[in-house]
Amino acid sequence: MSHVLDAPPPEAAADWTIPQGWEHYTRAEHDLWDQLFRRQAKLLPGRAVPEYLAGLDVLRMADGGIPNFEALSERLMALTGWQVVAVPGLVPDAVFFEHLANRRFVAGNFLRTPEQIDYLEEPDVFHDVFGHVPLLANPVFADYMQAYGEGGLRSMQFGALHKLARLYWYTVEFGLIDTADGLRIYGAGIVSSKGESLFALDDPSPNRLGFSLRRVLRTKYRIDDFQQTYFVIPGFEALLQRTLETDFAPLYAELETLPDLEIETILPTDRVITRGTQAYARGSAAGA
Ligand code: HBI
Ligand code: FE
Repeated sequence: MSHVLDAPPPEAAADWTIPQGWEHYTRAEHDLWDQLFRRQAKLLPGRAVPEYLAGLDVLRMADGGIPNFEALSERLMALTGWQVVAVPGLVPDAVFFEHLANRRFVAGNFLRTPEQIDYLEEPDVFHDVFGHVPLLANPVFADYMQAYGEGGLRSMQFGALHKLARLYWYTVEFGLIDTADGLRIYGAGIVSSKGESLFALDDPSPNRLGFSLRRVLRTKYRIDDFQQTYFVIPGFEALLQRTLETDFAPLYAELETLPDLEIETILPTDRVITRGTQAYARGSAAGA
């Protein structure tokens, strides 16, 4: 599972933040970032939602090298009031939510090694900054992330964190969005991954289902491989409105009485965009 510590490590502040230490990155690390950046930047036009690509641009992420969080935060602050702060790795849920609720995005300051170029478990600076930060330049998505942080803090009072975490997973990390030009990716776990930015849109294996908040809160997820089901939102405005208008306390109470849904389940009430073959998931289960 995750490697969350109980208390901030000695070098961290009480809110778990640490200095980014930008001056300590090596030439090789900046080069690896550039390599990852170029690989994704080539794939993403026509695949990522335009708001994401606009964010990359307006935040000047193509300038080269691992971004300096101070310069990045200055641009972001002017656009949507968000900042990027460094943390040593996964932080406790309440700490994570508290930062989001205050429009601070926590990012790992370390970069994966060349051996981990395609996959690593912990969120590194490439996943966190390249994957998550561009959409924080979008005012609607920026509000959604804050609302999620506030909702996260409240969910803990109801013992419903594991349910709300599914909303984050199926939107912020692995969401698809419908646009006039077709389906696009916006989830950070997809846009920061070469393999999944192809798989999520093109592969016949996964289900692609219309987003429903209560449906997503019931649906399990996997953290170890490409997703078996993606949920498609109609737009960021609709996602934000749905989240703000929902009274989660009675919803959590109701969901207590209903079973969780397996990842690949398709319900009669689902809006099915793709009925996946699940061939990939079956293949990797057999190969494992
Ligand atoms: N910490 N640094 C970091 N990044 C995350 O994405 C993160 C975290 N702690 C908790 C957490 N995510 C999730 O458990 C919540 O979304 C539920
Ligand atoms: Fe992430």
